[in-house]
Amino acid sequence: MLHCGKFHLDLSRPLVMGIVNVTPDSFSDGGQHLQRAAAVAHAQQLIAEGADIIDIGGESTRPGAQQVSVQEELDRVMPVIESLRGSPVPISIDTCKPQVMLAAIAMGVQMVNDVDALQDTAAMNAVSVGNVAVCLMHKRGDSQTMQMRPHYQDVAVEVSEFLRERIAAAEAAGIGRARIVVDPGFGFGKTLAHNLALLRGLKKLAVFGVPILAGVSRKSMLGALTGREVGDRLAASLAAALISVQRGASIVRVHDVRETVDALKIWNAINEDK
Ligand code: 9MG
Repeated sequence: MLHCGKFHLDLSRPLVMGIVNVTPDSFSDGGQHLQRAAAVAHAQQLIAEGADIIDIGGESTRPGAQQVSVQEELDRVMPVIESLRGSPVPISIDTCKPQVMLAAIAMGVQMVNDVDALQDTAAMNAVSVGNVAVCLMHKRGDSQTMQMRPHYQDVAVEVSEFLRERIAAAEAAGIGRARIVVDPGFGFGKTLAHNLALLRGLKKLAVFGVPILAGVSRKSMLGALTGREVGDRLAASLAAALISVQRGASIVRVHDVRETVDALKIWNAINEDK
């Protein structure tokens, strides 16, 4: 079970986290009000399609993306979170900023997705007192530097050591294991070879006894392998999601919820009959 605020998520089958980006480039209309309405409608559509968790983000984490101020991020995400209060599935806030975490938790989100793995003490405190779940993700560098020739002696060992240390830090701050999810951070300061090594060895992260989240949907590693543009990576994303689940992921973070839910229905049918 993953304890997400008032929700206790059953992990006996893989869960789908649907991505809702509230960034100017994610909804073409531009204006604040329309952007909010489009983001809320998108979240509701993903819930109808079978998403188990909705992850809302107001700052792009893509390599090279510009950082936004706390106020700008709050202006983007808070109206959307407010509109989704009472959602039948947990709402996750995708942010590294403690101020955004605190505001989102006060508004009722049940999970924090922090690509900085709560390395900021204020972020750690916000999650600790908030009784919400947290995703601790590995990344090397920041959005400006992370793809500048990342180097590891052994990527699987180094990612694993980092996550072990972050779990220990979270537990020391009062965040119980039932609230923790770990994520190797595909594409965050990793080459294609690093990403493939991590996916091959994903099962090794299961030693921590906390659920593994994998985010590979539409990522450039899939573009590198298929030669497809970002809008044309559905088949590759589904294959990667299934492989992640087969190698131990309990949660997949995806754009294409409907198709991923269908693909996992086949996986579930085979695995329930063992
Ligand atoms: C915000 N974000 C983008 N990619 C991600 C991934 O792979 N994992 C998590 N947890 N968050 C991500």
